[in-house]
Amino acid sequence: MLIKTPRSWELKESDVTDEQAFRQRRRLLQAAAALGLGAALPAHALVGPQGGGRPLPGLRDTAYGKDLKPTDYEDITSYNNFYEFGTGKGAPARNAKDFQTRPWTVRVDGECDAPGEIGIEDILTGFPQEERIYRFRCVEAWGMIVPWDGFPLSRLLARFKPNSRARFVAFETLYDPERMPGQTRRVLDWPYREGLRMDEAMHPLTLMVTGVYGKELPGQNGAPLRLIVPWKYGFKSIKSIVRIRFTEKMPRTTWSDMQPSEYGFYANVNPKVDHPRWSQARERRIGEGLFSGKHPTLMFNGYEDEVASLYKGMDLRRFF
Ligand SMILES: Nc1nc2c(c(=O)[nH]1)N[C@H]1C(S)=C(S)[C@@H](COP(=O)(O)O)O[C@H]1N2
Ligand SMILES: [Mo]
Repeated sequence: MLIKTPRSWELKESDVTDEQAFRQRRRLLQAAAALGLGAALPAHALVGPQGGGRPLPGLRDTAYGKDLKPTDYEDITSYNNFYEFGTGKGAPARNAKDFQTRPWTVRVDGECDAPGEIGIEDILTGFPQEERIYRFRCVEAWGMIVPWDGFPLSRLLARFKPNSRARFVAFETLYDPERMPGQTRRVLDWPYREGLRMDEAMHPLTLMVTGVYGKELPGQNGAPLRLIVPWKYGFKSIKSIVRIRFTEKMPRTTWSDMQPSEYGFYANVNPKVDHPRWSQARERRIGEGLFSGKHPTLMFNGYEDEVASLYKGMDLRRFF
């Protein structure tokens, strides 16, 4: 991300109407009602063409990226974006070295029947971690192949019982300038915020990440808990999460608030839709050296088969 001068700190709710999701949800609810499932089905079972939180069949073998050479641990943990610890790519590694992540609780509330808090220890012991190699691409045209450790976000969300009004999920990073020195400067409207549509959040490829390369997540990569949405640009992958909220309306998100012409709510990796200031058609692979050439960017970051159906009928130039 480049630092931009924010125009205003006001709440700017996107005027993007989410008709596609709304219609799809209504169809599913109607289908469920026709089957007499109605109230018996939890809300999260009704949210996507994949059938909600159920795992995709054969996911382990189809996840794009496992045949690629992973980026070195050293590069993954030293070239970062994490403005809470400074705006340079090397700053987070230096400044998050001693970041204290215990105790740590995540509050989950909003449109759900069982709001509450969950501690990081319960998250680590209560949800089996599944190591997989996922591709990661930043909007600034750099990419990495990262073996993230985590578990599907849908499992965590289900515990708090989202209700039928929950159409989006909003996330917030910790706000604590004493522990996050970058927050003493107003480069962003803290805390960092992100959001997903409910069906995106419930997709089995959307991960709560707690580690990388089989090790606990280092501070600079978003300890102790971050999001990874492998078919979206890096800024959707919010770090050091303390708050999750189910909402009816599309939530504010840090970068689309700040620069709505450049960063949309969806942020799906798409080689055909350029950022206004640079092309997204090719990417530099971190760790390969400056002279190794660029790689073509793949639609949905290589996960087209798994996620394209979520956006069927949407104009991805308009909903970028
Ligand atoms: N809280 C918070 N989360 C954040 C950011 C940030 O500045 N603060 N930067 C985002 C951006 S722009 C990118 S590209 C990725 C970088 O993740 P990485 O450092 O693990 O590669 O984190 C995202 N999550
Ligand atoms: Mo980014």
